Amino acid sequence: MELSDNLIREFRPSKKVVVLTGAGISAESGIPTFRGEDGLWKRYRVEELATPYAFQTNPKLVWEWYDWRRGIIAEAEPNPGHTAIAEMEQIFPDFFLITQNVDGLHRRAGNSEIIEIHGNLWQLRCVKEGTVRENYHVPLLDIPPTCECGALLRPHVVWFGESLDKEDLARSYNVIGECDLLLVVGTSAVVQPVASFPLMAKRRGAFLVEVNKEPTPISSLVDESLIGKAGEVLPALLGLIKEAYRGRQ
Ligand code: BJW
Repeated sequence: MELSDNLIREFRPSKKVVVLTGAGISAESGIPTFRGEDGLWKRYRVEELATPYAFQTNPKLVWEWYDWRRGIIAEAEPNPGHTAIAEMEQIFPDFFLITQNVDGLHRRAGNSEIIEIHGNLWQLRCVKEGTVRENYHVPLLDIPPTCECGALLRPHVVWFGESLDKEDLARSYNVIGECDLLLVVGTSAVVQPVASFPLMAKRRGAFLVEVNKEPTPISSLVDESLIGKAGEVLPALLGLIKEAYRGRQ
């Protein structure tokens, strides 16, 4: 893969950098993506598993699916793509990560300036009280799990047809609206409202870089489309950034 000097110049540490990730960043950790040949939506029906209606109709089925996914994620480790993004947070004083992933691997890799905009699969929310608690049992002790108040607990994630957390969304719009550089990694860029973030950044005048194993709907919008696996492209990119700016901030 050719990473040009011009591209590396865009990664000056003085820039405000935002990274936006999707399921593709965790694919090399063994976590299935949603779309594409091996994606979850090829094998499962989204309406039966990832909507409020599905949970109302069959909470047990929904929880069995999430319990299965939690089992896969519990066995997974952050990969070199996650690690490279964690190192970027150390290099760029003005850095922010927005992830659509619910697996928690970015935090495990070391990122702290992060919004998990579709929630986190290790958090459970009471459908009655709205209270959120962490739960790392794999498998879950009871399916469906319940709150002390007797009501059902649900995964603290954002399903189709649900609004994203207002504060997370406002903060995301802020950082996107101020960034100089947006690095979009491993997302099919079809799920709104996150899919519109690259266009917002472009309108603001930011430089856009995409890393994906195949072209996506935003490939024609971005300034550089790097086709390859995130776990290979990101460490290579990071290596060149470190070499170019060693000792300089
Ligand atoms: C690699 C790789 C490697 C692989 N290296 N790359 C406007 C117009 C039309 C519709 C809507 C609209 N506004 C809202 C909607 C409805 C809906 C929507 O967007 N639908 C579209 C699909 C048409 N949006 C919503 O409902 C959202 N809510 C909302 O907007 O509220 C207001 C509202 C509601 C209703 C109507 C109007 C307004 C909520 C969206 C919630 C998404 N939830 C999920 C599940 C989360 C919980 C869970 O995990 O179970 O979030 S769905 C799923 O998709 C998950 C992901 O975060 C999200 C995005 O997927 P992602 O990450 O892009 O993964 P993939 O699989 O799609 O792509 C992987 C990519 O990686 C691919 O490109 C590969 O090539 C690549 N790749 N290996 C690099 N090694």
